[in-house]
Amino acid sequence: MNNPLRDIDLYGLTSEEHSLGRTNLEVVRTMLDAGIRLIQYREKDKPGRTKLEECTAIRELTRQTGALFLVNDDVAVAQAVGADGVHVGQDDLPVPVVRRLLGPGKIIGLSTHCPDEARAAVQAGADYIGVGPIFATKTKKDVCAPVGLEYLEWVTANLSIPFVAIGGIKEHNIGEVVQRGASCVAMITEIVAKPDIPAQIQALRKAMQQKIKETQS
Ligand code: 3NM
Repeated sequence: MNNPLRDIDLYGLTSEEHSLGRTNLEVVRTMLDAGIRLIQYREKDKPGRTKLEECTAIRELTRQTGALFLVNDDVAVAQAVGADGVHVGQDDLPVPVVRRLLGPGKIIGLSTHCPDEARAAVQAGADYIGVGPIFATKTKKDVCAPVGLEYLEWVTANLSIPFVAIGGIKEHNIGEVVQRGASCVAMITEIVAKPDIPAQIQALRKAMQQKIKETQS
């Protein structure tokens, strides 16, 4: 598969509990209007039926704007709404099983936290990996201690699989992440928990581009 993260700078995720009273649909619409090109639906504790309803609506919005749409963990919901793929964690269904269920044309992402997991993800046929948590985060329950920028540097230097950096990334530290080789960055609270999401997205893009310019000069 071509790099599914090519040309994607900001990777958007949902988290209604952090969205300041706004619904996932409102937040996703705002993110898409502000130019985000990939949305992952991530709601660990909502009932299946609610997930299906929200994902049906998000599929429609992402189709209208030409953005990619991935569903966290729930293969059945992803299939039911015709999502572009699924993102799984280390304890979810294994990548080859998800591949068998989804078929060859869909995107499968896998969260990784160390070089061994990253190598195994490549072996298993993941289309991209999550690299994190780069910094401390309270957003993900049961997440391991931050793996820091060293793991990110290792991935940049040693693997050719597409990757997205995640975990505790903020406007003030996104430059460090870009400097270590990440061209795609995922953030939950630094986007959905901000009152003015379009302004925040613009600020994050500016910080990324500034660092890219600095690194090139
Ligand atoms: N996955 P925030 S860290 C969903 O390391 C997720 O795999 C992680 O939220 C990983 O941007 C994380 O608010 C939470 O820190 C990211």
